[in-house]
Amino acid sequence: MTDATTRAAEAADALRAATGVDSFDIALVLGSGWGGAADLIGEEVGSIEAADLPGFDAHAVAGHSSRMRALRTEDGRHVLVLGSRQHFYQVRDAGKVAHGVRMAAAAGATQLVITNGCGSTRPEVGPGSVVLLADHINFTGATPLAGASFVDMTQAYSPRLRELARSIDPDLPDGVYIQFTGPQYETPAEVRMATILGANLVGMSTALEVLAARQAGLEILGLSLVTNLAAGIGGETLDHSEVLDVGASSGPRISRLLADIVEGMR
Ligand code: 8IG
Repeated sequence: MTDATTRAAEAADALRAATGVDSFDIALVLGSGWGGAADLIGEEVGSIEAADLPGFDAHAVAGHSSRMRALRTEDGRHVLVLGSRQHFYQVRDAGKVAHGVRMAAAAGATQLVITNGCGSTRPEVGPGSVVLLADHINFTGATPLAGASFVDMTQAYSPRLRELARSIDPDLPDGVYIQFTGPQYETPAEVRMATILGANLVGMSTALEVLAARQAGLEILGLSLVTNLAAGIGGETLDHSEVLDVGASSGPRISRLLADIVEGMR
């Protein structure tokens, strides 16, 4: 066992003790704008502050909660809501970024739904759009993997789960997400670069977590909420309050979508 796996197993044991749930089925990472979905997915059967579990630092970013919540769906599955995302721009340590996903896998989860708020390079896929992740570019220069961990990333975003999502909303566009380190937003030149590299969504999360999730063998669905057009695309400046506004106004719609997807994930 690697150190990271051992630390994840310790966190999973503490999570089981705190929530009373022995084994989870699905892990859910709720990014900017997605927080309301948990209430539609199931009944909360336990929760704990992330900072009270081993391996998580205490952070506060407006729009990000820090509770780990255990939900039980109507059909008896257990969903772990990872409320606390450790962003790379905060911790500068890809291993810490991946700790939540690894804990979820150690606690039995075999599926991961990972969401985020991000910028879009496509004017026709504007604020309020939900995009199905088809692939990503890890542009952080970092990785949570250590040693000779040659993880296959060919179908990191499960074709099966993408098909399921499309059966619920046939209009969901595909997207390729590029993770920058942040915390600054991109310059317009960096956004043009991202486009040339093949990305059409720009953000500060997801790719590093997906690497750890694939290493752990999780089946992954990635969903982005576009909260802004990327720098230089819309012509306006970017600020975090815009992100929060779009998240709030899109909340009910995207929460319903996410809950319907989770219901279909058996
Ligand atoms: I919300 O435009 C959100 N997160 N890098 N660029 C990057 N991250 C983001 C953006 C964006 N919007």
